[in-house]
Formats: sequence, structure tokens, C-alpha cells
Amino acid sequence: MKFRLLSAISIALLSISGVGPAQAATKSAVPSFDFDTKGLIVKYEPGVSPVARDGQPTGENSAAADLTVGRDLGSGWFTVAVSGRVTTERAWQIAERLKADPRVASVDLDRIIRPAAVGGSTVSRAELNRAYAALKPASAVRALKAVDAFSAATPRVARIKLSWQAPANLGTGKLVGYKVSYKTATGQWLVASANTRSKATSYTIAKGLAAATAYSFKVAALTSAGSVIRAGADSPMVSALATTAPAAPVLASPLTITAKIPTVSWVAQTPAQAGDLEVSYTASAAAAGHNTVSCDSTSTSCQLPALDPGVSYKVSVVAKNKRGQAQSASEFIPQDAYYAKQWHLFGEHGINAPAAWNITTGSKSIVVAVLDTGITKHPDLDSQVVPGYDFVSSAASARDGDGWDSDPTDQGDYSGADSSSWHGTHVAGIIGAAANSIGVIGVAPGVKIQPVRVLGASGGSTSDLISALRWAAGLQVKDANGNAVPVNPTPAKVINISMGTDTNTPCRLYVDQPGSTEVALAAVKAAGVTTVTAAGNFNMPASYSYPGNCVPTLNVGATGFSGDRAAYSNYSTLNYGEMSGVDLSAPGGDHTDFVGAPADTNGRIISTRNDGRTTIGNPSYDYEEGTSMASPVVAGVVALVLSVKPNLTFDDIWTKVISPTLTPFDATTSCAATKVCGGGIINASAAVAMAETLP
Ligand SMILES: [Ca+2]
Ligand SMILES: [Ca+2]
Ligand SMILES: [Ca+2]
Repeated sequence: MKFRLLSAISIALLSISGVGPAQAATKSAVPSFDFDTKGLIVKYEPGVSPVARDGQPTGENSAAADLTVGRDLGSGWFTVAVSGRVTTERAWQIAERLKADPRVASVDLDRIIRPAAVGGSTVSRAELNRAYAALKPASAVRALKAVDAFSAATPRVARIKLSWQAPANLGTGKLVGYKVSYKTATGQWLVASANTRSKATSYTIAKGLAAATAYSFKVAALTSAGSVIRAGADSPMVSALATTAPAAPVLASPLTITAKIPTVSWVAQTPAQAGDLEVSYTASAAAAGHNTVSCDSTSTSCQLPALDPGVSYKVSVVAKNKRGQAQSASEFIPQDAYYAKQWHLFGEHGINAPAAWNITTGSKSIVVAVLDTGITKHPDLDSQVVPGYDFVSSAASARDGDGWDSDPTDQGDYSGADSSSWHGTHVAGIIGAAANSIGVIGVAPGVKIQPVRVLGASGGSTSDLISALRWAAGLQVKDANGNAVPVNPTPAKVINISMGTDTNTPCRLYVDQPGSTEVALAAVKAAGVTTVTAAGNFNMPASYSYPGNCVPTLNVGATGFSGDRAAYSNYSTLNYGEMSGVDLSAPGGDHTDFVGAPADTNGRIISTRNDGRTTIGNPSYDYEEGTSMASPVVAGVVALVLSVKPNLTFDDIWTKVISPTLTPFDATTSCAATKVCGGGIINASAAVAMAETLP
């Protein structure tokens, strides 16, 4: 407290004329009375200076108030101003303390000095008491409770319903509403409603609250007297934890499950996704005509009991907490980082893969052999691969120092300034890149890839290709010395051959005499294997390009982003169904057909690659275009079809499943007028659904 110069005091004491018995006080109108007090009238003991040696007014410390000695009224009486404006109640408290100070003889408790703004006059204590009583605040509301006000309509919004009993005492005012406040995690009080304007003794806070947070709440009654609203005391605080129902869990394991793989797993939920409550999960597997089975867990996986063998069950997971429950999506939703770039899977002229994935993402018992340049290690492929073989007989071309061997690693096909293509790695990813959080997803991420190397730095030979075909299908193969190659322990059900010649290379020796490749293809077909070939990239008749012109394969032309024939794609000059032209098309990408395509793709197909220029470098992703990309799209769909119906033959797959479900070409495309692009674009969803209808 500072010492104040007496001359600086500006307290108004206009009507004070002396001390003694209370004067007839001015009858001020209660509604305009604001209780502000500017000062007291104090009598000091004889000989006591109103100003102490420390410069502060005598009695100030004992009053614990910032006082200023004002006017000497005579006979030991002084006016004492209270710094600022205090309530009458506070002024009386100060007066009581001053009275207890031995230096103070008396305080005139019957008169209070009012501010100049309201007349500066004194008013009697009796009158103040009456006025004060008229505006007495309500007492505290009683029995405040906070309960969860969960709304199924807005399950992620934290809501708390407060309820209470009206105050026992409303004073003399009328109840006009309640003030509702809540304390945040940082201790800050926020007003949920300054005035509910209702006599209702409940209020729901539906805004501002966050899940997983403990709040305190208080409520004060508001009473009115004239223009003044007087708040009652706050209620005791109550706490409530605002929580929510869990979010839908996301399956980590396939949407369909068989007795061979009875474990269901899902992605761990964050506290917020769990609604900030303890969550339990129930996984169920259902199949028409079979008992639904389920398992429970509070973790992220559980093993289903006793599934009927050979049956494909559809799996769902329900997350449940005390606020509610949520079921996993009935759709398979890829989490792969580059999925949005994979227009060939979901685009308008893509293959409708997501709907197919709702039925199957592929069975790991289905193997797709990729007869290509081999494979390189890749985090999106390593989990997808079963052992393959290397049928490049030329050691120079193979660049691995020998002829046939059991290691199909791609050693690079660089030539001069041309980088290695890592073609087999790209093709393998289109078929079966893993469904995970990284990179891309294959058409059939649940199936297995078998890398079979037939192309080296100098391309490949027909005899190696034939050996590879036979080996992939599980048939016996002998090497140049007549020694048997170990039989493929995991024979393929699908073989993809993304290669072709750029000149007219008939497959058939004579019109009516099959060549050795067709003999092999017939044996492969007889073994229950479906072979898919690329129609070629030379904008020439597909019947010129070996081995796509061999019978029987599904020979695939390429379409671009707009669904029209890719500019480079070989085309059919034969009647549809002869199976040595273009049988069908699939997205292979076309950089000249890029309008509207996802960023960076330039209308091409993204898949797994390697960044080594010559020899193997690091795993990467890159864009390619070609019938080499279209063929594995079809091979992937065939693998999905076989995952649903493993015993379908080549003829079944073509005539009963693929051919009837092709998406017709848009009327505006060059493919529509003729059958130069085959019967249409492969439709994964329609094909898988069709397969399901077959016995
Ligand atoms: Ca070798
Ligand atoms: Ca090798
Ligand atoms: Ca992936």
C-alpha cells in the first residue's frame, strides 16, 4: 500500500455534516442501488494520529484494506476512503476489523459513504439491509449429477447431461435460469450456458467436450430483482468422463477365411478409436448353410473354433464398449500407401477390384507362376513368393554364371546405356503385391507368386519357355543332359507370360499342326492350369506375336485410362473367340491417355520395381505401360476366380466366367466398333461373383 497525499483524495462527502445519530437517509430507489461503497466514517482514539508513522492510515493494516484518510470531521472523526469500489458487505467487514484495532475508537456502522456517481450521500444500514435482502442471491443448487448423454446419432460427440435440484432458497428474487460451467483439463472454467433461461433442472452439454477427458461441472441459479440478475452459489462440482462408442475396427486378415487359416486379426485401435473405454472384440465367420462361429478377444486377433473344411467364410469383427459397438466394414479397404494411384483397380475403366475383394482377396493355396526376368527382393513381394526356378539356359544371358538353377533372382537385363528393366518384379507386383500399409496392392494379394525365370539379358528361348511352362504346371521337365529337374513342389494354377515378339512369329508350324509350345500349353491346360499372355506392344495384329498367338491362352490387349485401346497394343484381326488374336483387354496403361489419371501416373501402371541401374539396387516403385502390365491384371483376376472355385478348368474360366462378365467397351472407343480389343475389359467383381454361382 502506498502512502497517499491527503490533498489527492477526491472522496465525495457532500451531504456529511457531522457525526452522531443516523440521519434520515435518502430513500434511494432499490433497483438503481448498486451497493458500491467508497468510504467509512471512523473515530480515532484521543491522541492517535489518523496517519501512522509508516505513512499509512492508522488501522489500515488491521483492516487489511487499502484505505486513505480523508476529511477531518472533528472530534476525532475522519472520513476513510476505501480504495476502489467495494461492496457494502465488504465495507462492513472492513469496518468490523477497524473496530477491533485499539487505535480506532469507533466506526459508524450505521452510515456508509456512497460513491459520488449515485449521489455521494450516506445511507442508513437499516435501509441497506432491506435493499440487500431484496436482492439476496439464491443458495446453491442441490444434488448436481453429471451423466453420459450418449447419442447414437452423433456417436463421436461427447455429451454430458447435468441434472440438479433447485436451490433451497431463491432469496426474494425470481428464478430466471441457471448458469452452467465446466472445467477443462487445463483447469480453465468455461461457460456452457450463461443463462439457460429455463426453470428446467437439467442441461445437456453437447459441444466443446472432448472424449477421454474428465471434466468438473458447476451450476448456479440466477434470480432477478428489477434489472439485476443475482447468481446463486455454485453447486458442488461433479466429474464425468466424456466417452464414445468405438469406431469400426479394420480387419487386418482377409475378409474371407477357411478352416486352414482360422485366425482373424484386426488393426489395433487408438484410445480415441476405442472411445476411450475398454473395448472387447468379437470376430465372427459366417457362410450360408453353415453354423456361424465366433471368438472373443480384447487384443487384436483371435482364433475361430472348428470351421467346416473347404468352406469360405465371410469374416466380421465387432468392437464393443459400454457406449456401443461398431462392426468392421463389409468391404475390403486397401491401406497401401500408393493405392490411390492404382486406377487400374478401381477407376471407371479399371477392373472393379474392390467389389471382388469383398468376396476374396485371393487364397494362398492358389499359385500364379510369373514366367519373366525373375524377381528381386521387395518388402511388398517377399511375403508373397513361393520358390520358383531359373530356366535361362544361356549363362551369358542369365548373368548368374550357369544355366538352369533353382534361384530365379533377376540379375538385370541392362544393355549398354539401357538400365535393367526388373520386368518380372513389376509384373509380380501387379498380380500379388501384399495388402499392407506400404506401396501398392496386387489384384490378388492373397495368392502366391512363383517367379520362373525365362528371360535374361538377351531375351529368352522357346525351349526354355516350354520347360518353364511345364515345370510351373507341375509337369516333369528334363534338362539338356536328360536329368530330371526337381518337380515343382507348389504347382501354379495360373501362368502369366508377359512377353512377345515384334515381328510375325507364328506359333503353329502349319495351319493345322501345333508347334511345341502349343503341345506344352495343351499339357498345361490338361493339368488344370490357365495360361495368360500379353498380346504384344507393337500396334500390329496380335496373331503375329509369339507366344500370345499360341492356343490356348487368354491373350490380353491393353487399354488406357479412358478405356480405349492403348496406342501400342496389338489388336485382333481374327474373329472373336478364335483365341489367337486378342481375347480380352485389361488396363495396361498408356501415357498418351492420361487426362484425369491420378497424379504422377501419367496414365500408366504403378507396381514394384528395383532402382538398380544395372545390378540389383534397392526396392522401389515405378510406372510402366504395356500389354505386359495388362496380362498380369488378368492373371490376378483368374487367381481370384480360382480362389473361389479352385477346380475350374481353363475352358470353364474362359467360357463360363471371364468371357460372359467382360465389361463392354465404351461406345466412343475404337475398341467398341470392332472386336480388335477382344470381348471387353476384364471385370474382377463380376468374374468372381460369376464363379461363386458355379457348382
Ligand atoms: Ca542360371
Ligand atoms: Ca539363377
Ligand atoms: Ca502393399
